[in-house]
Amino acid sequence: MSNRPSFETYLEEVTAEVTGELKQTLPVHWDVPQSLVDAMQYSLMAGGKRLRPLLVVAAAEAFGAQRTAALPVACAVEMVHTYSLIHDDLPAMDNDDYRRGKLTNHKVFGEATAILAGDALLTHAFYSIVQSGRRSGVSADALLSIVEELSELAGARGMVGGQVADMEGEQGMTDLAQLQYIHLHKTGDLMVFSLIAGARIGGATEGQLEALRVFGRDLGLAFQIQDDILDLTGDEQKMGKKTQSDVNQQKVTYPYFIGMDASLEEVKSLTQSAKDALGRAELPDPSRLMEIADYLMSRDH
Ligand code: GRG
Repeated sequence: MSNRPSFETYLEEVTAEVTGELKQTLPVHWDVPQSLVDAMQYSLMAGGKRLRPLLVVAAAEAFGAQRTAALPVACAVEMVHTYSLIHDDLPAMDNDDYRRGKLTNHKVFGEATAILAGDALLTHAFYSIVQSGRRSGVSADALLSIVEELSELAGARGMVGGQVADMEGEQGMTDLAQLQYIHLHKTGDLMVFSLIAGARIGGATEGQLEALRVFGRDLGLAFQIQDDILDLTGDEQKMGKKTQSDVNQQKVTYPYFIGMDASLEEVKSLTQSAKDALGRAELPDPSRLMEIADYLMSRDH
């Protein structure tokens, strides 16, 4: 009988380790105003699926790297993701009261502190990648590429650009290509980053990085279409995830453009093409990444 933990156990283990590491990496022992630390901690510890850290860890482990080498970057991407959620919830953006089933950061700490907590999480992410590099054994060259790719994929050419396109799309979106651009950047780019960062920690070749980029892009798009579907079908309101702006206005989503059945088919076909790309990467052990792809396609929240 195999000793390999089930996927559920793997998921629980990685989530617990990431959450433990996140607690340690926060600047709690520094001379930092307590209100700032509290606000950073509040959103980082508010739950969440820890999907992006999971992708970093699973990609690194697919190459046989130690999990401990991947954890600092895994935490860093969760900090960037958390900052984006805090800012996205602000009155100037989505103006949401709840996130992850709890009051949003600005509802608890006030708008100015929420903005600054987001800023501090973003900058702390880069600090912790560079600082941890000295003890994680990841080469300086790999760390340099990781920092370069995080700056690109979280910034104007990535997630922030996707967010701006989304805001502009609210004035009227006319075609699917526009929605795809938003999904690829706002949602997909941090997933692509997570995979290629994990792969770099594992020592990937250029060809393998390219295949993982395709895997991440297709997976990110499938994830977001699934999110669009769940927005319409799931019991999201009760879970505190659906945004107030979703409630107030008819959101332009994948099902809006191509209908529910075609959207469900698209999730399946993107997941399959993601898995095909992963197959082409010829990783030493792609099994957890394959399981993640199936898990995301079948998730109900
Ligand atoms: C403010 C720069 C800036 C960017 C905001 C992340 C984001 C971009 C907006 C949040 C709204 C949203 C629905 C974004 C699409 C990406 C997405 C599905 C985020 C939620 O990710 P999950 O489901 O969240 O992984 P948890 O809470 O589980 O971590």
